[in-house]
Amino acid sequence: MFEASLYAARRRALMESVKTGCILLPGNDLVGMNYHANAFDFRQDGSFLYFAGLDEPGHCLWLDCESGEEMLCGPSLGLDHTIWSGAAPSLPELAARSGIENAWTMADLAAACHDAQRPGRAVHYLPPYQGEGVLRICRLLGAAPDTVEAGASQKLVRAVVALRSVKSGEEVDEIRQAVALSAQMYAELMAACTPGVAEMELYGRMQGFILARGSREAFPMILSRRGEVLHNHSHDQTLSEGDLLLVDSGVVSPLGYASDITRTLPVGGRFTRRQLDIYEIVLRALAEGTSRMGPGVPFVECHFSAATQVAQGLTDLGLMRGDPAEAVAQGAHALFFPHGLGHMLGLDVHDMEALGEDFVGYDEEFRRSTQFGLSSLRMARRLQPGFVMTVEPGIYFIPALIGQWREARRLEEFINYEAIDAYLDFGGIRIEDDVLVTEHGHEVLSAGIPKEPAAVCACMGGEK
Ligand SMILES: [Mn+2]
Repeated sequence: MFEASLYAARRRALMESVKTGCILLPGNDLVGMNYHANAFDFRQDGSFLYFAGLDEPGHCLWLDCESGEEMLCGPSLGLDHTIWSGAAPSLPELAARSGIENAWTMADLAAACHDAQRPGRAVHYLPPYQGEGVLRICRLLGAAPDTVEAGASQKLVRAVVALRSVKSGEEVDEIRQAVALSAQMYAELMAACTPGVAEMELYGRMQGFILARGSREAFPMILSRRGEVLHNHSHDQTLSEGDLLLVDSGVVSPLGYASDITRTLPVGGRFTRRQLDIYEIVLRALAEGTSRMGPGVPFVECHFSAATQVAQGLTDLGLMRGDPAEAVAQGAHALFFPHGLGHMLGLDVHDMEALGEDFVGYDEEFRRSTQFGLSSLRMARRLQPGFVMTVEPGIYFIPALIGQWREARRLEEFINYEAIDAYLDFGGIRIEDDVLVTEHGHEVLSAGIPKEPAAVCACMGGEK
């Protein structure tokens, strides 16, 4: 944990921002895998972790914005828990670690909710994303399950997003630690990525590498020679010379902050000419998108810079045609680059996505587009110092999408469908860095993880 005073300051700032009513902030509970006692690996809620710092399951924070009173509520674990699971810190002990004076039982919390609701005071809560979380809100506030999502407090969501978006020095140091472990993992991966190796074996080795260093994955790793499937979680292929292996992975720091890195590797340590052509376009898009980042710059502009590089590069290769800027304005590049440039990174890998993407990445000034591709941009608004973003352009050849567009002759003034035929078996390339917005510009936190073709090939024991 950070110092207790830091969590106390965050809670004070939250209460000052919400001003009236009470805040009910539940942490996550254990969720049964196939029966209650056999639970999935526990993952604490990001907002609970941010405001309480406690990684134990089954607790709730209660904050009274008007009186400033704070309570930590949790289960009273008895001798049985000690016998089966070992001794756990007591509730008052946990509260003290977090700088909270009052430790309550869950029954006390139910009474507090009731007392607040009776005279009509607002009880603010965030949208829950697990069934257990929905039921907890129902039980505490007497709500019906299908009203819980709509009843979540936008005021609280906005206040939490405003606080969690700007990372303090301590938080950035945590992200640096996660990135440093990812760097070690990618070095290990590049050396191990040889023809004849099964994806599952590589995945197992990388997971083991992470676990053996006391960390765990921030999200299920994408490790696939079928990189054109954007979130491909299967690992059922075997690598051959000449394949491209796309690996998108992140680990957590000691206090739960994530890294999120993608590299695309030539199996056998050498790019073919065709692979290098596409790889270098993605690399230029990454450089261009990153170079624009700084305080006050709308992230959607970084997205457009990267997308224009993709369109320019593919036009030079003969796969697109016409004016690249106009092609991007019409959304033609999205046939190859159908997702956004990046997202916020923090305690959650898509930071605060559970609170609603539009609250995190959009505001009064920037509204989400409905255009294919641009509609998947998770973040458009202006950057501020302390924001940590991923920058992750890609070029993919998705046969089903190409087939559909081709049949409709969609945007054919910008797309050379005949030339694409030779690329239908190409797969996909994505390259992703983690970037901190600073007072005067930006810092690429993952700059130490090789991505230039010659450096990647050298790490893989090959040559460009
Ligand atoms: Mn990402």
